[in-house]
Amino acid sequence: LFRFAFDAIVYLDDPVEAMIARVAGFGYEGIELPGEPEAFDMGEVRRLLAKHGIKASSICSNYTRRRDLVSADAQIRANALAYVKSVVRMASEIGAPVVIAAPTTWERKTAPEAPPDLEWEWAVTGLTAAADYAATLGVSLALEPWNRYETYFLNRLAQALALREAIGRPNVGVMGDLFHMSIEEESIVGAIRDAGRHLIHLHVADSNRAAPGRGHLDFAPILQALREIDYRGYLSMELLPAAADPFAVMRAGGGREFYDQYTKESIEFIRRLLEHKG
Ligand code: LER
Ligand code: MN
Repeated sequence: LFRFAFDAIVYLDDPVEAMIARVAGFGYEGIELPGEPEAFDMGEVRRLLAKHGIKASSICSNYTRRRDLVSADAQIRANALAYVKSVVRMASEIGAPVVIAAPTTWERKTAPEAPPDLEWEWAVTGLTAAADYAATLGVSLALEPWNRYETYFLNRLAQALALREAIGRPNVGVMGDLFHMSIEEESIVGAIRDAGRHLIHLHVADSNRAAPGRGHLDFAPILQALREIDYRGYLSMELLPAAADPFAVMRAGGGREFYDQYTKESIEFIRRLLEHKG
């Protein structure tokens, strides 16, 4: 019923074939790749995906201080739009149906630079232009809320739904990330139900962002809610070390369990739950 993907952002400096081979080897249908078009040779990625028999599920955009859709600096907003378009091209070249295009700002930017109404307008303008471009290439944009310690811009699915509505394009949907949701949502299951057919992608992790089964999230009702809304997107595992800067942990050589061990455990755990449910 559900298709599984694994977000390769945690495989820090792995060569692309190692990422793809690992994810395919543990039975995933898809792989999510970081939105760094310069870091990949798209022909090579296409060839490796075919060789290992998996698909590109999605691309995760990576905004920075130089590319931020809601910056007060018009040049930085323009850089961000050009960047999102380049990620959309990457997606179309490797056959990924979804680009994660929000919360539109870099990680851990926790305060706005301009009045909130104005930032909202910039986000709508930028994402609408990105969506119209993405539509010409058959790509959808997903709006992802993050927890309050990583962004001020979108924290809950209701806000992402309002932004989607303001953009008003059929190829824009929302997504959840169970780690962020367990911090911010009144009810994870309720938020999934309210998103309904607009939920086009999902990041899956346990409460502590480790492999499902290693925290205190109750996955059975979440899977049930996804069934109820007839969820058709991927369950994309996005796991990161338990630190304010998880990538610093990885760069220092930590988080080795996030490679083979957690990649294997995550899909096994969710598949086991689904089997027991029948
Ligand atoms: C990105 O999908 C996300 O959820 C961030 O918290 C991780 O960098
Ligand atoms: Mn996420």
